[in-house]
Amino acid sequence: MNKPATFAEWAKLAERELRDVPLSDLERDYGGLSIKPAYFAEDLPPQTAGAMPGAEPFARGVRATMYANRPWTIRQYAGFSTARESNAFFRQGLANGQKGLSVAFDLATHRGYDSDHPRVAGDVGKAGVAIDTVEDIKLLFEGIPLDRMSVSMTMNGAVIPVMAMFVVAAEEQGVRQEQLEGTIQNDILKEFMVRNTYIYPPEPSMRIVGDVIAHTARRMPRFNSISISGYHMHEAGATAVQELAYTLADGREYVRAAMARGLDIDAFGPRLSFFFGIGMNFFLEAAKLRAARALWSEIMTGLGAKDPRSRMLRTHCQTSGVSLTEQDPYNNVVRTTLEALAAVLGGTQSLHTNSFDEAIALPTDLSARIARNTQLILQHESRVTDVVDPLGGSYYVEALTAELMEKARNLIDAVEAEGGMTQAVQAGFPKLAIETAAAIRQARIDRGEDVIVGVNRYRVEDAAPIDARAIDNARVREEQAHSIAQVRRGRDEARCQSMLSALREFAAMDEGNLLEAAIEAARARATLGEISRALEDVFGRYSAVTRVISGVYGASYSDDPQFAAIAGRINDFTSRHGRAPSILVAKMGQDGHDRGAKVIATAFADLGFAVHLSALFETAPEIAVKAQELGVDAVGISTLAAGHNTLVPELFTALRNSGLKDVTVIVGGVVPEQDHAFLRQCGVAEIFGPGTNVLEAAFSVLNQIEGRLSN
Ligand code: 3CP
Repeated sequence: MNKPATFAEWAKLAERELRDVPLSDLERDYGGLSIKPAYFAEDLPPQTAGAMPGAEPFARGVRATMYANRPWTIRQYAGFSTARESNAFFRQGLANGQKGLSVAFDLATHRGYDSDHPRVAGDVGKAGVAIDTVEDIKLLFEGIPLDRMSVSMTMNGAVIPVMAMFVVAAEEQGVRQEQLEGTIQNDILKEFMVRNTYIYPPEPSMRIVGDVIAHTARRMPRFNSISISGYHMHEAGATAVQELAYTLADGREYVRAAMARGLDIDAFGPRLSFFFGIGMNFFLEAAKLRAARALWSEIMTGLGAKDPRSRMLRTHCQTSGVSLTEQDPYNNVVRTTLEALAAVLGGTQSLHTNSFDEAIALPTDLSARIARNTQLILQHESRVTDVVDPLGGSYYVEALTAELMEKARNLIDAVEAEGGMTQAVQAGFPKLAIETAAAIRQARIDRGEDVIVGVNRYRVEDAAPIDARAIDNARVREEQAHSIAQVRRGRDEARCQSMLSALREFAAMDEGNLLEAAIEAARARATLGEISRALEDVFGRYSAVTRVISGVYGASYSDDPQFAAIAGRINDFTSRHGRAPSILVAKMGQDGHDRGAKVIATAFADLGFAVHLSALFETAPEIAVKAQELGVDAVGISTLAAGHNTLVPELFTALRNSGLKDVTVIVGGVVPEQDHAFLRQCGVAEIFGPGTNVLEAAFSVLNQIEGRLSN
């Protein structure tokens, strides 16, 4: 037998090569999917034969010609500082090959605050562009014709004021709503699950989603009303099956919500769009997109969609931020290239490639150029665009696609059994499932089972720091405050207030379209914060309950000597002091990225620390009060949105004001090398970047605490 045709025949050949190693050693588990070391014709799912690109169920792509006719849109997500500076950055990108825009707003904007609000001092202009008024949006798109450029806006919580101001800015550029092309993220369910930039509670938030879908279906036929996002689940540590299932289940929930308000599914179905994260597991990620399309076609058919365009899952993809490492950062160029290729072979419509320095800071001009050129090289040099769906018919990829579909379908059914995604999100089970997957993954990395080059293997010890873009946050705040004041001075105050009252009434009466009312308010020059506040007056501001999962990290370490060593030291500490060493893991400002904080909290709790997790969106004085009430030994600040240089000094002042001088403060997250000296000067004891081994971090925190107590 020299031509194996089945797995069993091949296994005989393989066992001879493996000698003493069992064949089962070559099997892999991809978060609940079992992967064999080889695939054969017998693995091809029956539905694969005869599958065609551009035809249902669209596993092979939504277009018959795909990139052979038109390549995907190079759409780089960007925005920082002021509208004027972001506009210059956009124009430079467009002049150099980028094809669509994708706006990153700062966290103050996401959470519905104007830049002059005291709660957002550390966030203005940092992780995105600061937007307060229609004038800012006009500046953002100055010289960019909105009837010809498709604009995606990542906005969820403050979707009403942002869409309203976008419509008015376009109008004043001479572009009617009907002509606008683009996408609004408008995906609130995943905010409650993983991303945390919600403002109002789930139910009024779902009404807002519906109002945006209804308005765009009526008035903006070229605009995608939502970008249903798995990306943030991926980034929070979800497995591929979780990302697929929860995203599509969210999609189904939105469709039902829109239908419940009387909309015909085929009136809005063709303008629903999706967004997935693409990680390093190359074939799995390509198969994930194929599976997503086939499942969506199934789901939409089940919901009664007749128009094939309603059953077509069109998606944007972004290469994975969590796969980027702070250590040996040029490796990130290679990672991003592989991820981009997986997205392309998976058939994405639009793509963002990360810059190699994004685990450290905002992209520089150089890193942004390399990221953009990665896509240009794929489009122009690699020839991967010449043939439609080149992975079609691959035994492995087709089998993987089918298995992903089956596993995701089961999980979608489980959500359905809970009463759908709004219920599931309120009960919190998808969030916990994703956090559990993230803790398992972290433990695998810390134990070296998942190799990350430059992090847990092949480390470079003396790498020189790379340049990072710094934002002068105080200057941005000042400029924004000035322009808000100018807009307020120039407006007809009575008209503006009456539009805001009308908006409040619509919200309270549960009728009328909130976006339509907000467009009137934006025309009257109400600010983003004022429009958002009018809705908040009626809906309230949502505050999530934070929970720490336990046992997951510890279970992965049951037989590990290093784990046992630190757990032993904590035990000693506990016997000596009559209590466990305690830490408050805290987030400050509007930074809602809580994966890192959750993973640390879980792992530290499993090691024996007494762990307290702060609520999200706290101010420095609120954290200091909490630290005092709890009497903790340490405060661990998790920072991923660049607010640390403003917020950490504030924390030290607040701690001193509360009489707490002896608390150990550590900072973890994305902290550029050039900020380290400043933070240490403030009094920070340790700084842990991405890729830090959690056990090593626990050792140093314990050393710091013991050092202080013995002084
Ligand atoms: C495409 N077209 C074709 C072909 N391919 N026509 C003929 N032959 C082909 N082969 C047509 C399409 O039908 C369409 O026209 C037009 O070309 C544009 O193509 P598209 O595929 O619709 O592409 P695009 O306009 O770029 O839209 C892509 C989607 C959109 C649909 C995915 O929603 C989008 O751009 N999403 C981006 C979302 C995003 O940027 N998100 C950023 C998140 P018609 O329209 O006339 O049919 S950043 C979050 C980061 C993390 C964080 O949150 O903090």
